[in-house]
Amino acid sequence: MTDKGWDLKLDRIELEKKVQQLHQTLNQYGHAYYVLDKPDVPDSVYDSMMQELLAIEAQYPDLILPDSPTQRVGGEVLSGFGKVVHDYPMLSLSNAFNNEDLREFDRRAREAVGEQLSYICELKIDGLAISLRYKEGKFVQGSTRGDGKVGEDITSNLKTIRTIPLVLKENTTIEVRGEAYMPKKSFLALNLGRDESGEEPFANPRNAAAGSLRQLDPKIAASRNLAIFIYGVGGDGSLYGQDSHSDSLDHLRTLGFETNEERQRCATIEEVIDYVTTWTEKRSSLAYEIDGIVIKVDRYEDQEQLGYTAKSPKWAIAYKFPAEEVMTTLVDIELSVGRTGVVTPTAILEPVRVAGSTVGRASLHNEDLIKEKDIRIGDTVTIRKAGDIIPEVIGPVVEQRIGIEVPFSMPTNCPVCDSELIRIEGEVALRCVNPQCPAQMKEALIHFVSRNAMNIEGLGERVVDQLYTAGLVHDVADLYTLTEEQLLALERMGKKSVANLLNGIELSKENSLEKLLFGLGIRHVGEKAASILAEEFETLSALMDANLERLLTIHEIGEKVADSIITYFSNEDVVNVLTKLESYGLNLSYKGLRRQDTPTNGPFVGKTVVLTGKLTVLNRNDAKSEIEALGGKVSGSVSKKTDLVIAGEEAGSKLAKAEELGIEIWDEEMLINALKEKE
Ligand code: 1X8
Repeated sequence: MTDKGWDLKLDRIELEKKVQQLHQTLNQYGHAYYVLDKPDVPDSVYDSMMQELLAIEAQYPDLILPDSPTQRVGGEVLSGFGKVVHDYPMLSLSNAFNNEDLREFDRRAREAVGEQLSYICELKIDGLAISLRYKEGKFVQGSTRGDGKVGEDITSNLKTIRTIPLVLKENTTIEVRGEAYMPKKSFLALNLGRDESGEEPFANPRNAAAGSLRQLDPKIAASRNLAIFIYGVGGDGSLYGQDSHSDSLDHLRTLGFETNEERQRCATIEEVIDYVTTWTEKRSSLAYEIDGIVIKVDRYEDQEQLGYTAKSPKWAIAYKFPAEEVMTTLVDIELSVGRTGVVTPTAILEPVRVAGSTVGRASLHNEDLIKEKDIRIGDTVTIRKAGDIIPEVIGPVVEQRIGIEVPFSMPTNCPVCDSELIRIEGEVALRCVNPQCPAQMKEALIHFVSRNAMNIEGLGERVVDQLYTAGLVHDVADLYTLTEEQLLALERMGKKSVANLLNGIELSKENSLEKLLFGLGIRHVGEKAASILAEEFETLSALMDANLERLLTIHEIGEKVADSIITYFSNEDVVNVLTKLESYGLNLSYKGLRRQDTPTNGPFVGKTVVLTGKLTVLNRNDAKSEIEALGGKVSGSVSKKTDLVIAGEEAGSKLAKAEELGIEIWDEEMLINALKEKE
């Protein structure tokens, strides 16, 4: 070093050598500091070396190598994430929820491999599954789990995680798996900062970690203090000469990875249960969140004997800690009327934090359930999130009653149209059967235009509401009479969105019959039944002419569905609407499309989704991670690339833009239904 700063007047060869040296030393110091927690040198030494390397790289950008320790601070902003096909699929684990499940797992394992078997118990880190590829000792690519087969390339973000070695201690080519997470302390600090700057806090460390790694600007991930535990290799450790999972973990540690050191070998399932019990009690003392315990058969030979199911290894199981339950006050019970007239009660709660987010509403399912559990307005109730996402009331805390609680009874009349509610035999739900009920009519319209039904672009819930309120549309046939003039008179409807909408309506006339059949909302006729019927009868009139016996000849159509179809088409109003649809030029025949035109893994696969407005039941971050877990990409802004907008209450400009662009729009209930279907 000279007094003018670092001496950069070395020749090229010397420079390259210098850079290499700096890499090696900085990587070694970094490992000692971040992974081993035992610094070799004072911070100042590390810092000044890093400055030296940065200075060289600033002057000679061609010397910035992908594995330079400077890359930890986050390089260029990306325009998107590439896809990574995993060499070995990233499987999920089957779950155990109690000791009996664990004993059952043990019985099967022993049956298959015999008594010599032993287990390794490890903490189940509540983070994000990650795969890291190393080529000849150098970190070359890191990715998310994705759908297990294909993940997203988040290499730049992962490089910012200090506990991911950029260079290994050996020149190995290896793929390792682990869980990226945010330590509790970092999470609390991050949320404090977000609160102060008016940003929405993250619901939990897992969401914060996932959110950080999904940023296109690696500087954000670099600022988030993430960490990783490596818990295995792609394929298994036998590829690298190990005989057991525990040996492989030791090997991973010698290569420079951070492995979790709380693991324990257990010879019997009772020892496993002891480990589970211990950590159920001790989990809050950890610096990071865990959501369960992973139990693996140790020896690879034994693992091989046990093999795999389509989804998960048979030699491992994840014990999941029970969902967090909290108490709060049931302030009121609100009623809503759905498309089929079913009146559903929703609990209005004193807002309370549970499983990382604030909950103010929860599903109560139906009246019977409220009666059965004797839930009263004013009660203290326990709640939890089913599947960690959908809030539900478990029951009242009877001991806390003070005598002012009011038993709930369903009204005798529809809260929207006031006609008498009916309980259909054999069903628990109460229904408004008034076909003119505004709530139902609106819901029916929304269903008719939705993507899986008539798929009318530009028609979301908000526009349906406007059309209905303005008296322009009462039944689905009225949609096909709308004029430019009528639409332009509506609020927030510009020339472009009107043209879009009219175009969408026009296009929908060409849909194959099954889309219409599903869209009509005939009870018990879902998408699948609609396809079967369309294929079988080919035209609407043939279906309408079919009697009960004929319908029952179709293998997949049972009595309930057949009855419902007969009842539906014997309604004069229905026939009138269908006649009108025909006169407006709708196609009423089957076009020979395949039943399921896009085989997918879930409702959001490959879709870009935008969440906007206030969600009242779900927590926004939860909703986001669920959508992502189901293969969707959640984006912050609406553009032509957006496939779906989920609009909560008081949604504003994003919703308007989505409508303008003719993007499909869902409300919160539709989202909940889609998530439930997936469970
Ligand atoms: C998931 C996780 C595993 C481990 C720890 N945390 C997790 N979240 C572990 O094996 N120690 S394994 C795993 C999986 O295979 N899906």
